[in-house]
Amino acid sequence: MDNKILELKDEIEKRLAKISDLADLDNARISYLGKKGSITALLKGMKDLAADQKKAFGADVNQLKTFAAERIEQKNKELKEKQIEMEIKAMPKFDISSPANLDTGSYHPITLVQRQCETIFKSMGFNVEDYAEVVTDYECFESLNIPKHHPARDMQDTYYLENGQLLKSQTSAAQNAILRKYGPALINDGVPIKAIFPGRCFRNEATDACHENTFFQMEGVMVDKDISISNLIYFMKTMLSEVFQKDIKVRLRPGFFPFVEPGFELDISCLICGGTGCPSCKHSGWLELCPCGMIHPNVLREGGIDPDQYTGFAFGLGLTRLAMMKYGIKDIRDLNSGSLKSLSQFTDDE
Ligand code: FA5
Repeated sequence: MDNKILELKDEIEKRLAKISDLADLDNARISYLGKKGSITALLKGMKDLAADQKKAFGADVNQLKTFAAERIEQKNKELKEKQIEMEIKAMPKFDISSPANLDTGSYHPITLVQRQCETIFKSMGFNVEDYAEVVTDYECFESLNIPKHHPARDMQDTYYLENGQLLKSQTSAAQNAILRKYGPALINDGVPIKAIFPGRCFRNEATDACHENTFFQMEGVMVDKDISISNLIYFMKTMLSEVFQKDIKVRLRPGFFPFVEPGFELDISCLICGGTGCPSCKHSGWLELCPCGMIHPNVLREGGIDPDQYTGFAFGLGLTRLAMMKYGIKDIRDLNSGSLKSLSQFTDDE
């Protein structure tokens, strides 16, 4: 290869190695490959060569031209990548494209009371369980001592699905599964069953200020040796005083539910009207909040627990109504309204 070509190749290598910005690289490209560039000049000079030298020289210069073009392209890519890296490093560490005054949202009042109740019951040793919204007839009724065609089914106008399953009309639907899950630890190791299971319930209700067709309950069960109504009342009182942080007037009256015996209705004095009567409490001054009772022996037996050895209580707290009372929401329908203006004003700290 001609010396001039070898020297030029060497020069190109050395010059490109030193270049650190795109403008210098472009100057180098022009100086070798431009119209007046040194490689172009070599090609032009070929016309003065003897015929026998032209072929070999031409091939060598073209090889040099390809070499220069490739190296310049490679360097160009490297410099651009470096430039992007530097720009990324120099960028502020937050997303400048996100809107200012970002509204981070808020928890729904029902979520707030649900979490509060979970915290209270967890602190008293209860496990928190989740359960399906679509359940079987066995789970929602039969395992709860409500056989087919029992009139107690009329108390809950239930949505049945075409496949025979149904939308859970009460969180009690999880009772059997909970007894079966925790029963072995009770029987074998003497660990009491203590669980709560909040969930959404569905009933074909005519809605009014205190009834919705979709609402939340929180079920609770405790089973051990010698559990009595006193234990039930203690846990109900503790829960209410913790949620409201003040004394609340309550009343306990007999209530019928086939899965408890005896059964009670636990009502609280309406906090919207102070007990004088309003649409939120159907003008009675009292709001049905938390039916409860001692678990019926048939239900314990169906859950694999011997009712001669163990007793327990269960309650079905109306979480949606609890949220109404806690936050002074007069109409239950506001809670499903999707109105951010009314729903976003509540916080954990209240
Ligand atoms: C039951 O659902 C029983 N499973 C509760 C129970 C559990 C009793 C364990 C005994 C032992 P009831 O249908 O009364 O009971 O509903 C319980 C609570 O859910 C009511 O007191 C009320 O606070 C709430 N609730 C019931 N229906 C609605 C509704 N349509 N809208 C809003 N809240 C409701």
